[in-house]
This record gives sequence, structure tokens and C-alpha cells, in this order.
Amino acid sequence: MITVFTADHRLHDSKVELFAGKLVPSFEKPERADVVADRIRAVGVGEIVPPRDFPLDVLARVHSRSYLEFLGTFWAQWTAAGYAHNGYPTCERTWWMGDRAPGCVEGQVSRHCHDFAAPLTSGTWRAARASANVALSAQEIVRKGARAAFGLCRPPGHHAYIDSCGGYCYLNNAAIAAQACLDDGAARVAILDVDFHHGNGTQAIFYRRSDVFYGSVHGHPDQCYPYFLGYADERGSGSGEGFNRNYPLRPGVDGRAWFAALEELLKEIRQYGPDELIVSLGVDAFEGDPISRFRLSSTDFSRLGECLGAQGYRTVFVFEGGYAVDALGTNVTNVLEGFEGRHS
Ligand code: Q9C
Ligand code: ZN
Repeated sequence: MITVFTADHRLHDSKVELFAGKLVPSFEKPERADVVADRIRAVGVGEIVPPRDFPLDVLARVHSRSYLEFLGTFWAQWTAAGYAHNGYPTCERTWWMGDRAPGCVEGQVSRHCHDFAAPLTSGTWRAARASANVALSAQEIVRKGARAAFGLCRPPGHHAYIDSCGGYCYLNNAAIAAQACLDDGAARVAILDVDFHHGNGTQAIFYRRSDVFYGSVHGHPDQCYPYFLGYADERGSGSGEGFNRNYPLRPGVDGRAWFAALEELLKEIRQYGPDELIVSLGVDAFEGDPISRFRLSSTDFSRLGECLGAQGYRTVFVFEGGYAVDALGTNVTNVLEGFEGRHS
């Protein structure tokens, strides 16, 4: 399987993140993508190719022009205002506060960040743009005939909304790839999100649409980030009714419960009958993950790959979360090798 990857992801390096009220070394760090690329080379999963550049218009099929403009101009505005550290929101925008577009950079950050887990740095825009190019290039490889491809994206994407960043995510890579797939002629695309966290951004982007099915297995939002979306009764609305499916599971579950939920979700995807499958491939459901609370083993990730390979769809894998750096390479390659019916 071809992997798309670029070292440009390193341009985003927030160094610290806010965790339980403290600034701690970032869990979402450049090393994450580098160890996965190293492991792909060591195992010989397949060729690693660089992404090609896609125009801004392709991103604007999912994100608002004003949000893209904000991300693209943020660092220049931030430094012009005299700041040198990471950008964080200073005010929360909730619906009863109105929906104005502030002119000052502090106001814009508050307008476009929905939590405190997506610090904005000097290189965030360039890295996020490269990450979207990685997902789009992987999608293009599959569209041109490959059975599958892996977009080794960083920063991740599934918590990013149409016009806001959060949860380490700035551009929604899986959503951008799904939209590109439709624009290339597909009628229906399914996104399967196996990251430990619910992909609230992806769900929100497609909630009212029938051309993209979104399904996720994740930590119950009653106890797990992102808290406000991911409940089982969220099934889509309007013409999107029936095309959103959530399987929240309690913290602590192991492979048994997790695969039981996955099998149910795969049945629903089969009924939907997508032209292509996009997998939001987070591996933070791993038992050793430092910020997540499921108990999947490295062997379970091989099984996940086999399971997905058996579905028969053209498949684009898009990397999302996973923070147990020592096991990250193995867990990701186990999925990819399992998909191709190989065991490492
Ligand atoms: N104590 C992804 O895996 N931090 N994002 C939550 C809870 C944010 C995860 C802190 C986690 C974001 C792509
Ligand atoms: Zn996650």
C-alpha cells in the first residue's frame, strides 16, 4: 500500500498543551508522524510518496473562506500585535453572545477555536495545509485505481469544524478527502472513524447530508472528550437522517466490546453501499495510550485491518490520533498489513 507523507508536518510544533490546568509537553507532537513513517519503511508496507499541492478552492469545499483566511494570516497578525507564544482563545463564542466577526486577532482566535486543545503556532497553517494535501493525494491515488492508500496526516483533522479548530485539529482531512471523492464523481462516501475520540467536526460537517455517511466507535461523551457530541441518538437530520451513526462505549472496554460495535457499524455501512470508504485511523483506542481509555491490543489492530480489508471497498486511510509513541508505528502498520492480508 502506498503511503503519502511529508516532513512539512514538523512545521506545527506547539511544544506545550494545557492538560488538567497545567502546561505539559504536547502529546500531539512531530515525533508521532515520524515514528509511523519509520515503521512503514522498516516493515516494507510499500512506497512512501510526497503529496501534491491542491488549490485553496478544494479546502473551501468543506471550510469557510473566512476561516481559511484566518488560518493563513494568523501568525502575521499575532506577531504584529506583539505576541510570540502560541495562540489560544481568550473568550468563548456561544450562540447567545451573537455571531460578529471581530477585527482584532485575539477576537478572531476566539471566533475560530472551539476549545483549548488546538494551539496556533507560526507553522500551523503550513503544516495543516500539507496535512490536507496528504489526505487529498491519498484519495487521488485510490480514485485513479489503487485499492487503498494511507495518508499519514499530521496534524489530525476529525475535530475541525467548517470554521473552527479544536482537539489538535485545524483542517478536517477526512472530510476534505470525502468531498474531493464526491467531486471526482462518486455518489456516496462512507467515513468510518475508529479514533478513541468522537469525530465531532466530521459529524457536524455532514450531519444534514445523505451523500456522506459518518459512523464512529468512541469513548462515551458523558465521560470522554469532546463531551457534547457522539451520543447514539444522533442519527443525522433533514436529508441526512439515518446517515450518521454513533457507538459510544464506556471507558475501559477491550477488543470484545469494541469489535462487536464495529461489526454493527460495518453492517450499516454495507447497507449504505458507499463507492469508497474513508477510515479516520486514530490508534488511540490502544491500551497503552496516555490520554485515552480503551484497552485494544496491538494484535487487535491487525484484526481491525483484516476486518476492513474483508469489506472489499476502495479505502483511503487518514491518520488521526494515537499518542503512545513507542507502539504507534506497530499499531498503524498492523492495520495496514492486516488490510492487505499480511502479518508482521
Ligand atoms: N482530559 C485526537 O485524538 N484533550 N484529538 C482532551 C481531556 C484533547 C484528541 C483532554 C484530546 C484531543 C485527534
Ligand atoms: Zn483521538
